[in-house]
Amino acid sequence: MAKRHHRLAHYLWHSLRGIWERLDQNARNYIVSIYPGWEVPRPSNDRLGRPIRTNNSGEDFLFMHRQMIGLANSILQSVGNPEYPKVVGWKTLPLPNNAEFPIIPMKGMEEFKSEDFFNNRMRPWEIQYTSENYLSNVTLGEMGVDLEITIHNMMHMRWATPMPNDVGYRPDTAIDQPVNIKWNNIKYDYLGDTYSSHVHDTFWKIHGWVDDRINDWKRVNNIDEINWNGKWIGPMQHHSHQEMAILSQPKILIDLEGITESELTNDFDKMIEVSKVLSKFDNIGFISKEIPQEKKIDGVE
Ligand SMILES: [Cu+2]
Repeated sequence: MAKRHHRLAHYLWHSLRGIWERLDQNARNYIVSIYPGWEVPRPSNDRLGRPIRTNNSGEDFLFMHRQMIGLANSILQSVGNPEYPKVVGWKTLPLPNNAEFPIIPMKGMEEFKSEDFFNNRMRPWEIQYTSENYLSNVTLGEMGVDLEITIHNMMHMRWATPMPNDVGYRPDTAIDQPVNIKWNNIKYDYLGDTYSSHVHDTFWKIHGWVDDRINDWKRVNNIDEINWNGKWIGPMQHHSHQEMAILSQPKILIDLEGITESELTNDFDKMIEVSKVLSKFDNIGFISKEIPQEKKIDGVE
């Protein structure tokens, strides 16, 4: 999952649904003309960047990550490491003193990483999102949005680990270039960037936890089979087994050596074109990334 096409797919999926409402028709047409699969059916944010809770984009969020877990599971199955047979999410959030998933201090993230934040925000969210009262009063789409913008985002930040100096952090806005290939480094697994988060082992703990909420919601609402209203996954590729990854150790998924990129080149080139469009808009300031952190946190309250 550390390969460039996986990274681009995850990054484009999140970025495009987030900015779609802010792209003008020309930009959308251009993207669709390059790669129709990237047409966003349900944007996750409105023109002002505010999350949209009512259009089932929240189902897309849950559904797409469920597909990613499925893909990771099929990779794990083909690898056959008995110590890591499949993705298993956290049953409950690790407490502040948890030794296996420690909180590593990072500059600018003191708040999310504090014990107060855990006790006053994370833990109450966890209780809310697992409560029958909440689960029986939301649609699946509403729950997806609530989870994404609150506890899920904060889980990413709270358990983010700092990048070593020789890796660094990908800048928010790419200039000219889509995404520099140096960010395909296996060591670049920063949880705060959709280009890299899924390379980090903790991503699967977080998304396993999120995915389990779907099952809670089903149970509480007596639903046997979900009738999904949001199943947008972008042009996610279905990978052949030879193209799948090996798992060297439970920490990191590494792609098999010597696999040619050729069969993917077409899709891949098109993804790069689409990401160029994104960076162009970034450049002229079309995309406002200024969604205050606080707003996201307060989304559900
Ligand atoms: Cu994601």
